[in-house]
Amino acid sequence: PEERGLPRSVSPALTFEVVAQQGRARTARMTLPHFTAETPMFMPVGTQGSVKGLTSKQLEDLNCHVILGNTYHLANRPGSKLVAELGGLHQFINWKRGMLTDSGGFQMVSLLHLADITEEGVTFASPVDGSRMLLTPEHSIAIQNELGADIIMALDDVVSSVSTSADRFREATHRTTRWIDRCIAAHARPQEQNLFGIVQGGLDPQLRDISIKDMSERSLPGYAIGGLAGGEDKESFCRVVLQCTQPGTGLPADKPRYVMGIGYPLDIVLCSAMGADMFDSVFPTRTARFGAALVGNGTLKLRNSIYAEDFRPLDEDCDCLTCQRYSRAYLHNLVTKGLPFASHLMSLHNIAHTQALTASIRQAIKEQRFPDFVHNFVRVRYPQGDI
Ligand code: PRF
Ligand code: ZN
Repeated sequence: PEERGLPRSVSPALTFEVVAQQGRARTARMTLPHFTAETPMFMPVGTQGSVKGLTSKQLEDLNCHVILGNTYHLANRPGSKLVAELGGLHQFINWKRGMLTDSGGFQMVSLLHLADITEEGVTFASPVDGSRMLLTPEHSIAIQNELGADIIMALDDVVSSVSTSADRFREATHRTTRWIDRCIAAHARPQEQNLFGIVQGGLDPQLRDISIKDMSERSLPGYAIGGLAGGEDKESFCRVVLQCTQPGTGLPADKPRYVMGIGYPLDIVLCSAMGADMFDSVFPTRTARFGAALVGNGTLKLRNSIYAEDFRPLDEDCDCLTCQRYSRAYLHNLVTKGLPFASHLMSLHNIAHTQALTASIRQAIKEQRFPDFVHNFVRVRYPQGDI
């Protein structure tokens, strides 16, 4: 599609335009039905429709372009049919920007350990009443069509990237391809919603290649790299991402690439350097609930009594509400008492920190100084070279 210059692609409900590139790193404008987002971007996770502890207004003020909702949690209660009747998830939670829903299977398999995967779909015991439920590719897409997010994810066969047999990985890779075809056939709203395919294949380069090829052939509006962020070592992790972003043999350069489950600042920087565009994780909000604040040189564990009389903000350079109004001493007090307000203020800061990181990545790529940015990031965060 690109003649000369930068990659660009147009799908019925998504336009992806690379604005600047340096090495494999790129910054792009991604136009979705509800919002034009800038990449690389981080998408906070709101399992129950809202990001834990934050309002949609606050997420807007934090410069979040797309948030992530989970199919499965909403499908059960209140039910996707009801959400559809109320005008979709955007209306339901009053969020006017981009939204992405995950297909639901991964959450059952990896988080709840309740699932059993067969060719038909993912079977699990309902957390509501314990009854057996089957989530098929068709069912997942039907639910996501009802929720109405800008980007919907294929149901994939995810196995943990450590501790599983080679045969199981082979089966999962090919099954994910069979399921993408069932997802594409079931997708009833391709003009309004973008179905992304997910590359699987564990840490095996041959399986990853098969999956990259299978997905690319389907000409979807975007692609995800799945099966990572499950405890594999950094080198294996980087090898897989690099393979998926390899010019010519990786995923198409003119389509968005989403690494699923990534939220540590270092991983966001690394994946951006490797040519990935989108990330999501519960990390900033989860770690906030444990009393840890993300700052330039690591994390502050606010439980620690060294903060009891520290009247500085969490981060002098942060312009979030928490840093503008409250001190470490005050937050230490809230955190040690286990007050919900502590989680709220800490989540706000941690999302602001993560959004500021992606904004500075975009800026550095635009100004063609991304390598310097990476060096500086590593030097500040890992002064002992203990990366
Ligand atoms: N697949 C889906 N959702 C995910 C992942 C995946 O592989 C990951 C990474 N393991 C996070 N969320 N559908
Ligand atoms: Zn802050």
